[in-house]
Amino acid sequence: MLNMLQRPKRVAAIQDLSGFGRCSLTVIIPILSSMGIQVCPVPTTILSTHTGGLQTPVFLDLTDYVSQSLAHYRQIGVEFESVYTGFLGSEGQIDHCLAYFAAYPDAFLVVDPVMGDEGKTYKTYTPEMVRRMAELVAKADMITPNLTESCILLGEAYPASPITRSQAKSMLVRLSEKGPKIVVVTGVHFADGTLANIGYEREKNAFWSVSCRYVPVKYPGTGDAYTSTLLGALLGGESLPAAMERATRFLETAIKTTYGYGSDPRHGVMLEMVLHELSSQEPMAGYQIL
Ligand code: PXL
Repeated sequence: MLNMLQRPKRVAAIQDLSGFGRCSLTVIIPILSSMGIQVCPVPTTILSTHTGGLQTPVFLDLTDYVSQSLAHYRQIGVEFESVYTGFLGSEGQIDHCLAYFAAYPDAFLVVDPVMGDEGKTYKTYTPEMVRRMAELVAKADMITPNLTESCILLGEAYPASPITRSQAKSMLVRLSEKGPKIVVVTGVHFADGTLANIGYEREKNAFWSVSCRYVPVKYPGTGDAYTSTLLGALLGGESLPAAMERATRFLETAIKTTYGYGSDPRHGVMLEMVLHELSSQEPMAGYQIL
């Protein structure tokens, strides 16, 4: 009782701040805060928009700020229960993320290895950055790549057709062999026609699957929204399959609500309309065993 944490759990989110387009910190802060988690943003870059098709954003690099913020937090003794990284703008930023990880070895280290989507690597990710991202992945407790990023990390071609359950399990295990004890891969199309987010816990040798409805539009920032909801649920003490289900259901609501309005997909999901759903913590038990 005496060593109870007498404050909300705290996450250092080493991520960019993109003013328009609903991704990274503008998604991560409201989601985790709604789930009762304190977010301490460590902005890596300030951009006017994300890099997904809204012409060339104004770009302010804050790489040096990342290490300086770490030095300050160490000086004043700030503790974090989790350190969470996502989209990164330079190799220097990866070095500083590694320094944060080394400074907080007991924290739950989460790497969303944002590098690409739909079989393509984002233009801003050089081969050297892809290689350095693997170093970050090796230190993580949990990674949340999409299928494209999983293939990049494994050095494999993006599958031309849907995959089987045994291929999916093998992918999860091989990603976990790179370091992280929890692997969650989003957006997996199965040969039986289902779309699912799948997960693996190495210590339990447990495989999970949560199916999701297909909506024929891609919105930026949905990976950030998924990983932050997943992280919020895990820090709240939920099991991995329940946390995956919570994140999947929330994203489904956000995507379908937005799709109904027919808004420009580049503007992201209408988070403001659905955020309140995260404050209710109904038990989740609709996941499946993969
Ligand atoms: O959602 C990932 C992301 C984060 N930040 C920036 C991005 C993207 C994806 O394109 O461009 C700046």
